[in-house]
Amino acid sequence: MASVEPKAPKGLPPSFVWGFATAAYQIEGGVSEGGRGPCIWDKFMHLEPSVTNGVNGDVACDHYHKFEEDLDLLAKYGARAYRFSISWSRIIPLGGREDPVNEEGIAFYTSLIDGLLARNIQPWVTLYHWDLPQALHDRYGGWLNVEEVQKDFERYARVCFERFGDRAKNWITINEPWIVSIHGYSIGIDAPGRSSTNKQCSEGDSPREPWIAAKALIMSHARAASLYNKEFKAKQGGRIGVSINGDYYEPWDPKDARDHEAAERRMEFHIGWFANPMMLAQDYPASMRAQLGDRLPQFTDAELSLLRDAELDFYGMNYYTAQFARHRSTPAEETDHKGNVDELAENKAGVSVGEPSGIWWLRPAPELFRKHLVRIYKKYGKPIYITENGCPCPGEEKMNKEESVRDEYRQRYFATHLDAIVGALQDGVEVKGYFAWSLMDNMEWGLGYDYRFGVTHTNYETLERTPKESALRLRSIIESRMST
Ligand code: PNW
Repeated sequence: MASVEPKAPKGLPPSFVWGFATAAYQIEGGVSEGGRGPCIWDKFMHLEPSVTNGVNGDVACDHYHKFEEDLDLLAKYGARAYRFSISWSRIIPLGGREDPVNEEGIAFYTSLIDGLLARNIQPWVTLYHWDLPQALHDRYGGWLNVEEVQKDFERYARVCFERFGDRAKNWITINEPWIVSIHGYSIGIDAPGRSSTNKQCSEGDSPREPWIAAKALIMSHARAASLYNKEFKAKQGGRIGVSINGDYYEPWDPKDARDHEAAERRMEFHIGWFANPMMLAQDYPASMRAQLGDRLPQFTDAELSLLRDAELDFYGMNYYTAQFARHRSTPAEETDHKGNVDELAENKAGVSVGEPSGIWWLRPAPELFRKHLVRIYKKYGKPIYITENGCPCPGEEKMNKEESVRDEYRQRYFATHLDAIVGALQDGVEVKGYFAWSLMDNMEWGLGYDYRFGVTHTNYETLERTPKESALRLRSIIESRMST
């Protein structure tokens, strides 16, 4: 590992923003404290233990009580910025636009934000990282009710901008709308666990619902961003964007034009689905219209106009891995959401996209990360912040603390991905910041607590935090790549 710094290519600007990221439900716990209302993940994990490995977020990392200690960790690691999410049902326990604001919830995030500023760490606030108030799901179907949910989200966003925007200047509306739509409403492995194809789910209509939920997420995002642009940005001097996930895809057979098309189509179904409306105020990609027909909702002129008012300051990119895409010769199934392609870890010549990590879906592919950055920047033209990037080390789920803290694999993952960012800067891409996922080991959603993405080891029995080597190393990995 000593080798990564001396040879490191220079090129990160001295202003490069960097730090660590988390999400409320994955770390906070304290689910019935401080006036917090239930969210869809509380219900999902308690009612569907077979899907969620019998775990839940009731305690998680107990960040709700230990946040001061966690702020001290950030300071110790030298972070310039911290990305966290606000729990909607801590701010408005019943979620809706007529429902009361919970001052205890406001007080919690006020302490968190003030604690960051006192340590000279910039707050980066995600409004929605998957924890919809359960009351809104019960009242009108939550994300399945495009017209209602966007009004409630706008009011929730307004409360956050009004109460925190004088000190929090960097806003992310929604985290990974693809996961919310597909995992929540098509394959049913995330809250609210709806699917017509997954036998473990009792409800859902997956040929329709993911596309409806996605439109609700897009329009809710647009309402919040246009509100910020109109009423808060000039006064508060902040910025707003969105965090979009999506792997990079290479053609399985580089000599087959149909695989080149399949790779591009796969990325349109993953990224363009959200980025075309959110970043460009445009309709969904043509390849999606061609495959999905009437199942894909339309945008009205008024909706496109709202999307134009919601112009964003940056593209937040959550990037972990890449894959190969191979075209299929059979027609797409009704529930297909991938553009009718096969996804493979090896190409036709048997070359792997990357070595295995500590989770099956993630293989590091930093050279493809550089290509990904170039592709996204060419398409959307906004400055890019990497709002998530990280991995569990191979076998880390079975390691004890002493083994887990010696995380060379994670340090190499960070170093090679920062090299890719330097490469992309040389290609002319504006990459302005980087958040490692995650500040600490936490609840990896329905997979539970076994997969450890943290730079801090969490002991879930004692809740003790122990910095892994990568926690202290990230700063030098970044600073050694800065041009002075
Ligand atoms: C992101 N996949 O989710 C989320 O934003 C985080 O909350 C999460 O902990 C992190 O990545 C690590 O997984 C993903 O299956 C969940 O490809 C699943 C996938 C990708 C991203």
